[in-house]
Amino acid sequence: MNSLSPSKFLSIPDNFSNHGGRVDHMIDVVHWLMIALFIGWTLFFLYCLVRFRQSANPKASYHGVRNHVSSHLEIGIVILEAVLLLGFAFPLWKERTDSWETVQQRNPIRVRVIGWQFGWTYHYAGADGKFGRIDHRLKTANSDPGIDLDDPNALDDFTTSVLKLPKGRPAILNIGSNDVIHNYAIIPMRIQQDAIPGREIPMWFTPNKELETSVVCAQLCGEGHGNMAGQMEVISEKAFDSWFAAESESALKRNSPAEATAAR
Ligand SMILES: [Cu+2]
Repeated sequence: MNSLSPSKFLSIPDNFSNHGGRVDHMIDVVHWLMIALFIGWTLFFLYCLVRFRQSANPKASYHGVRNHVSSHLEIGIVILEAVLLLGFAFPLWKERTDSWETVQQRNPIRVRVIGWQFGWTYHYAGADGKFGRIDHRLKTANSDPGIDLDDPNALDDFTTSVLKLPKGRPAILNIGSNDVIHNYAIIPMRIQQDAIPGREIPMWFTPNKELETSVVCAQLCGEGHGNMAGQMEVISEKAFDSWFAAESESALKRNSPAEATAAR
């Protein structure tokens, strides 16, 4: 039965996030509904071709339908769809996804994601868990997040060009852009978000298997748009913690004023 699901025979890559199975289920339901509608409307179309063929209706009807059945039907459909949307779709979606409040309580890893023409830069807060101040005047390149090293919180911050996340821990990615509108999309995680200059918009998910995959830009953003595929790795929590600690420590060494003075 599973291989009969539209989300499978449409060749969507396997899911690697906690919530992704529910997205696939929704894709399945929507596609089965569309298939049913397609068959229904095709049959109706064929019926009309036969029923209103010229040979059986030599004289045109100049008044058409005289009753109000169709307007009543349309009003009924509007009401039905409003009930479906407000009564079922919104509450179901709320229940099925982790809310912003619950994800805060589950030790999330936070990463700033900066889109630029044409690539992605990741900014980690380092061991102190606090992102340094951002000053856009400090940027030396379009890919530069502009971290202000005068802020003590910034000293252990580090940036990468590959997104690394621990398995089984919620990830909150703050999506932003240094230039135009991009869209940060991780298909195996079933999540994406527009990257809008001047804003940081959080998106969150929990990777539940280790993998190496690519992220893509899903918003046509210029001539290099097609090259905006980046790399992403989900690794064990242990491997992540040691990588994170090492990166944070070397950033601290590089940036701390004492070291800098000693080197002079
Ligand atoms: Cu882009």
